[in-house]
Amino acid sequence: MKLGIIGLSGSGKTTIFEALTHNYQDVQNKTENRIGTIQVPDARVDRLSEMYRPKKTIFAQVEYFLPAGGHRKKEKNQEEQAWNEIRDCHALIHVLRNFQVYGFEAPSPMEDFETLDQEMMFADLLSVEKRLERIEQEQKRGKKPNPEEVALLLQCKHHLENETPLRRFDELAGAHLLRGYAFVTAKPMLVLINNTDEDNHPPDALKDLFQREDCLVIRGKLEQELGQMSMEEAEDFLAEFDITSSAMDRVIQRSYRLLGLISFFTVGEDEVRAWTINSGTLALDAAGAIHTDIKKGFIRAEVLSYDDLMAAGNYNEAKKRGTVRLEGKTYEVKDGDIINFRFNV
Ligand SMILES: Nc1nc2c(ncn2[C@@H]2O[C@H](COP(=O)(O)OP(=O)(O)OP(=O)(O)O)[C@@H](O)[C@H]2O)c(=O)[nH]1
Ligand SMILES: [Mg+2]
Repeated sequence: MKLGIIGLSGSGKTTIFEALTHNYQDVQNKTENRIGTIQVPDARVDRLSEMYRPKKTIFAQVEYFLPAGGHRKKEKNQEEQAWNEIRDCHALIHVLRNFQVYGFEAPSPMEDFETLDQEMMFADLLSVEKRLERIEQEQKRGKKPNPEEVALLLQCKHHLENETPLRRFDELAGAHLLRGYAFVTAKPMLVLINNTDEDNHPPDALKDLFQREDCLVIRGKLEQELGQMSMEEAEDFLAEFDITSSAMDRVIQRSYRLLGLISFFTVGEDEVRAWTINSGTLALDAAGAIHTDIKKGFIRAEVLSYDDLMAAGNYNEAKKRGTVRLEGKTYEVKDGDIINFRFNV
């Protein structure tokens, strides 16, 4: 699952990408896409690993993608193709500059947000119109259109013309028939307000934005520097700036949720592992996420919630307390379930 980092030129995309992925480049090469896979910090996995002392501990992962063409200036560049590089991303991170930098105008994060969001809506509108035109032409040649698809496209057109991004409409954004279009405004989005080092409060001017969008205030430069330090240096640094932990951990956790992902765990002496599934996944498909054989030979899922395990102190005690349940194929797996699949091959 991939998150694309977008934002106007100089907003801090590269800085944040590096802070997230710890993948640094001395000389920025803006003609190359950059991608980084990183672990999703999860205190539950840490705790389970302490409990089981396994040979291996495996965290969930997400990918961040920094498109080469991302360094767009403020002038409008509304073509559809301009957005093609992020079409296969599952969600977006929109970086807003809220710091002063030499050679740039005073920060105007709200305006910047609108600039890029409108550009994205325009790109989607172009795709919708093109498709509708083609359907009309095909109809003239005797091909029957899919009325459901046309209805959905018309709804999209209406919203986009009213300058409302498609991510506001869950059903439309998730519609199966529209999936192929990969509309950019239909993707879930996290807005990162990139503040100065001194300040980590949301600016007043962004109050509205905070209500409308999923927002987080960060200090990109500080985080990037933090990421390059040794443990001890980092501790001093955190104390100096009066922060308890890297905000990047929160960004990563929010990213994971933004993608609609949850984790279930498998535990044992060999391995403690977080498995990634979409929220709403049933036990049978969760089994398939581990191995097709486990899905094929599925008998039962032995399920214990992380919280119940912690309350009991260990697995056997949880069993005695009756909190270990046997669930069937259609059980909906919850975030934090510890599962032992019973299967035969
Ligand atoms: N003060 C301050 N400066 C920052 C912060 N984040 C980034 N910068 C600086 O702002 C400048 C632009 O940051 P980049 O990360 O290169 O921005 P970008 O979005 O990748 O820019 P383009 O690649 O041109 O699109 C750099 O000089 C950074 O050091 C921040 O949180 N605070
Ligand atoms: Mg850059």
